[in-house]
Amino acid sequence: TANGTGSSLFAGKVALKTTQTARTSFLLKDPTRWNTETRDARGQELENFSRGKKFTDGDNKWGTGTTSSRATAAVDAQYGITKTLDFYKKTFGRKGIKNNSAGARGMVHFGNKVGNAFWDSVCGCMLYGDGDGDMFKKPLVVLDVTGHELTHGVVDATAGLEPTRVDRDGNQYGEPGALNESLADIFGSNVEFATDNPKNPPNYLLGEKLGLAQKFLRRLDHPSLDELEGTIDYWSPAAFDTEVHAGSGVSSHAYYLLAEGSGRKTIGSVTYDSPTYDGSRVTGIGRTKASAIFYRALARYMVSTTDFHDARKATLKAASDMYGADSTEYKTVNKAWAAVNVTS
Ligand code: ASN
Ligand code: ZN
Repeated sequence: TANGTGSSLFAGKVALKTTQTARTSFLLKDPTRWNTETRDARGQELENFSRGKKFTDGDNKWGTGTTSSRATAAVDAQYGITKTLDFYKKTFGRKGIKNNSAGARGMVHFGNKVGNAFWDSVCGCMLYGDGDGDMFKKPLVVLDVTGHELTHGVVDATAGLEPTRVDRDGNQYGEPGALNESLADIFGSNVEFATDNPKNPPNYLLGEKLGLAQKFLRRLDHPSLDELEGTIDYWSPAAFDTEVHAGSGVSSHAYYLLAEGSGRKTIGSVTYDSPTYDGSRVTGIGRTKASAIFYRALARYMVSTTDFHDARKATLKAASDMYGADSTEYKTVNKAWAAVNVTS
């Protein structure tokens, strides 16, 4: 194990644990985190990790802080992946994405002008595009995106939530898939809160560092402020067949209300104003308890077909296990779901 440093695109200067292979040769592979490694897909749509090109360096100082160096995006990716693994381990005792003490793997410079990032469950890899040069100008290697995508890996390894329908363009629909997107946003936001980095202040916004005109991709406090995907605030029968990112707002909003409560609130540099369906007021129980309840519900009670009403029951069971059915925590879970129009 060697102590390297990286000059990232989005997170400033960061510490990286690397592997020393010779006196002046280092590999971007972290032996302290189950050999989590990032490689270069070299512009191909490679999904075979072993065919990616390894990143090596002579002085263990990686990247330049700009896209002029191919290693810079890899610094952000490796940093984000290791911070996400640290979050799951410290917070929930989870040993890697599959909880089997295997490292996660990153592939940067994936494809040509790809404005997206993906978790590939076959490869067990994170695939990062460099941006489409249009809506997404930069590589999609920001911390909350990594937390989002790796959480899809955790969901695959636990509940296995599946969309109910996929159209011919690959768009996914339905509540279980929307719940999957929501959990990815919830824990993606939690990864930021767990990572102490002044260049990446934590918040309930997703993708706020991607340079989008609306200043975020999605947000948990008031999902419908997202005009790009038309994310919804409340459940209605139409949620049954919404596109999964749009539908994610229902449970993301319930989670925010559970953690922080309704109404206006400034946390760090962001002011939130979270509405409720029925005009009710909700007092939050804090992010630590709210995320523990959602994690336990995911790991123990959700299955591939869990919809929003089932998710309510799963989180109520988790809250009852942890705090008791008479607790404020349990009652607040109930109120938070009612406030997004999910009752019984
Ligand atoms: N970034 C998208 C998502 O995680 C990519 C995908 O997997 N559909 O929702
Ligand atoms: Zn997603």
